[in-house]
Amino acid sequence: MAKRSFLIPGVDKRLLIKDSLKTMPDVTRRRFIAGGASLGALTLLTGCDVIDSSSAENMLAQVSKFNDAVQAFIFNPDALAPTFPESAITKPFPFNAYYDLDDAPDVSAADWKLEVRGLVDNKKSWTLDELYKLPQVSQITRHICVEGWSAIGSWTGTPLRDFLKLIGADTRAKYVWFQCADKDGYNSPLDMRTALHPQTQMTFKYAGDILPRAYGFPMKIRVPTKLGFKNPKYVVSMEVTNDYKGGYWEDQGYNSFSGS
Ligand SMILES: Nc1nc2c(c(=O)[nH]1)N[C@H]1C(S)=C(S)[C@@H](COP(=O)(O)O)O[C@H]1N2
Ligand SMILES: [Mo]
Repeated sequence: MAKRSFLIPGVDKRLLIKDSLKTMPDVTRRRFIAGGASLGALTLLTGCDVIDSSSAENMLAQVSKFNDAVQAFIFNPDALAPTFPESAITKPFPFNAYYDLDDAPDVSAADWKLEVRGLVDNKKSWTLDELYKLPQVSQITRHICVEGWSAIGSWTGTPLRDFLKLIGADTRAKYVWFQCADKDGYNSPLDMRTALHPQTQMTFKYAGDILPRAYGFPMKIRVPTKLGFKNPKYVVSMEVTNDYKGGYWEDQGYNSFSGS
């Protein structure tokens, strides 16, 4: 018998995905499968958070109504992720990593520098003070984790595309690859198209305050068009490259395109 997965009480994740696939238009289904066919991706596309069997039913109803907006999002990597009012923010916002909060990197602001490598004109490292001087914008967007939860948060920082322009990055390169300060390493490649997406952000603040340790101090990359694992925290370096260098979860089978 096939293995069942009951991460959410009363909801068989595998069956939910299977049922969703049945109701999807053909081309959407193909794209959805190519993108990893995860519950997270369904959450991203339907806007429904599955926490019990009735919200699972609701998600299925949404999939059967898949409309032009969903089509646009699934086929257009430049489509914008939905934004929300302040009243929708999830409090407290969850912490998540492959370890407990006590083991999260405790980065010293004075010693930290963002290293820039690869296909860029200017490979200078950036101190936090220098980065804080760059123009910043805010977004209230939904973070969706493949493990089956989502939460809405408020993030402030510099659009990554502005920074890439500033350092003279070769935007014809395929990836921007991020490395993090986690004790056993964490990294993730981002396709250039998504790196240049207007909502992709070098994030320095959460809810208007300096990014707390839990959420990636001093800098995380916020990518609201991708699943949570493609939002690296505690970033220490970025490399503009044509080589696919893999990533922490990508190497364990999660689709690198995960998201849109
Ligand atoms: N450096 C680092 N970044 C990471 C992770 C991690 O373990 N280490 N986990 C990822 C996953 S799976 C999720 S869901 C989000 C969680 O972010 P949060 O703690 O701000 O909710 O961070 C992502 N970025
Ligand atoms: Mo996640």
